[in-house]
Amino acid sequence: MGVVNVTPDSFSDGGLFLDADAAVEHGLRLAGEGADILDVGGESTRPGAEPVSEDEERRRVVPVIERLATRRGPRISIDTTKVSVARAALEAGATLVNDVSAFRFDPGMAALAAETGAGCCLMHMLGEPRTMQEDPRYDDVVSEVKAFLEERLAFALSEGVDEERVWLDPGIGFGKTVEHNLELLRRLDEIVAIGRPVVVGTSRKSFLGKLVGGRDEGERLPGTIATNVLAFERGAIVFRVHDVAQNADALAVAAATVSRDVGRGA
Ligand code: PMM
Repeated sequence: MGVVNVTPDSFSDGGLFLDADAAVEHGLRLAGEGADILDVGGESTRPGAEPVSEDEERRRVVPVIERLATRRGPRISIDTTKVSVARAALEAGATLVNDVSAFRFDPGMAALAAETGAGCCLMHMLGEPRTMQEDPRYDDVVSEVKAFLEERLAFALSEGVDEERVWLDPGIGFGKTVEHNLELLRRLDEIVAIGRPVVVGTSRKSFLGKLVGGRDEGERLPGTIATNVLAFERGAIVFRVHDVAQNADALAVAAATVSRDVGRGA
């Protein structure tokens, strides 16, 4: 799953247009590098990020999705917590809703997924992006994340979502310390045991920089690959990454080594 973030400078319409072009170009490049899915997002979920209005978020993502969604290209996923943005994205050609709130911020999202038959990725986050990194605490991070995902899966099914269309994600970096992230990766098999496909998003995240003495975002690819290979070995099948070519190569080698397919288009 290649990341296509559309977060243009909102002060200028000209900038918006240029950034939509740049986002499409970037998406096409990631598709050429072997992404099976392009995850398009118009609102930053970084720690401390301020929310974006629905209109603005729709304005950012819809033109990009319209141009990236082609029959022969990768599936398009919409990274949003808002039902109106998800609906517009699905109408524009997306087929997967990646909701980092796992249908908590906008419960109508479950009904939308049920009605449209879209796939959905339900992710664990402690609280909300603005405050999630303020002293996160768990008694046992893995069992708490697992219980949360099971509860959210049950909610989705109770709203009529087809179980076969649900993916789960432990939410690396979303209300977690370095140690919490490592524990989740170490014991990822416990999340895989829920029985739905598991997505992991470690790409370029800050804990990878901290573990090697403080590397900037652009220098975290080796750490990203290390975590993805270990997550693959523990049963994850979708890897949300910024650097598709390098991660795809690493995962192809890992898959060949353990004789398991990378799970194309899972
Ligand atoms: N991480 C980010 C955004 N969306 N979605 C899922 N399912 N899993 C993630 O780990 C995830 C996500 C934040 O990363 P970015 O700011 O680099 O896009």
